[in-house]
Amino acid sequence: MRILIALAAALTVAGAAPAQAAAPSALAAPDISVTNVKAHLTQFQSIANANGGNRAHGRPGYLASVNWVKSKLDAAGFTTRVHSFTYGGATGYNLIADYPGGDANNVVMLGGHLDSVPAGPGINDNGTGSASILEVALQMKATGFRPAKHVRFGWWGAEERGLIGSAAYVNSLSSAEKSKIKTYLNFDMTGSPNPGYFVYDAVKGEFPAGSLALQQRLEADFKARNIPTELIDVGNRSDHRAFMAAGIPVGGTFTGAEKIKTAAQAAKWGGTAGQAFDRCYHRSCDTTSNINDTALDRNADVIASTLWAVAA
Ligand code: DTR
Ligand code: ZN
Ligand code: ZN
Repeated sequence: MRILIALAAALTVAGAAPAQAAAPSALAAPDISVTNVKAHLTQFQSIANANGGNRAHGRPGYLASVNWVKSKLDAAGFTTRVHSFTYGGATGYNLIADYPGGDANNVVMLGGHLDSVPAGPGINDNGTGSASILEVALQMKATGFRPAKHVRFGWWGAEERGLIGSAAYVNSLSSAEKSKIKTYLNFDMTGSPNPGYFVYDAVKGEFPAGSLALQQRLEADFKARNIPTELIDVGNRSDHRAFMAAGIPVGGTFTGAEKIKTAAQAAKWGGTAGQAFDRCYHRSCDTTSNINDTALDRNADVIASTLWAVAA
């Protein structure tokens, strides 16, 4: 060890000061641990098992899901609040979590619905999106990420009843609060067992200005991982709709539901042609066994890399 110190001293004396470290590049997003994401899915499964087999709006398993996600975020230092609403004679709940810091007038929001259908535990639909954004949120804290923009997360209630919770949230905002949200990224089904890799089509979806850049960002992050993608016209089929209707730029990813994977898609992505992307969509078999780990992992990594890029 002494020799090294002497050598360093000699270099300094000789004016050959050690080269200055290169300026740090933009903070690289962390690789999201699929083990951690799956641990959250196991928790959702346990909650469903303990509450009649589901996590549906108006059922005990849904509020138990909200309380568990909230406990994880509170422990990590997020500012959380439960936003309640009523639908179908039952109280529904959205969980909103703000990461401290960043420009409050420039909010980047990520979301996914936390409810299942009554038929089952909803692990792919939408435990996957909920667990993935939860892990990304936890990794913001764990890595000490300090984004220039303010980052907010939403876990929506009663999506399966008609996108009710996300609409209730957006409608609860003043126009000033809405105008501060510059981006909404939606993640609903990101681990389908026979997966496709879809990015929301901003043009066909007639999304607000600014959405195309989000689509291209998501596409680029998949491309950087050598994962081919297809654009999908998601229509009004998930929680991006309320944000889109408010004129907020939106984007998202999706691994497929009841539709059938074609031979060309199987050649591109693997899996089984002629079979649904998720044969257990809205069924009791949508359990922790109904997940493709690679798709879950890849989407979680893209969620993180897109957040780090958009919120910087
Ligand atoms: N409506 C969602 C599933 C779903 C079906 N098509 C798309 C496209 C994009 C996102 C989600 C979906 C649900 O059942 O929760
Ligand atoms: Zn669904
Ligand atoms: Zn869903």
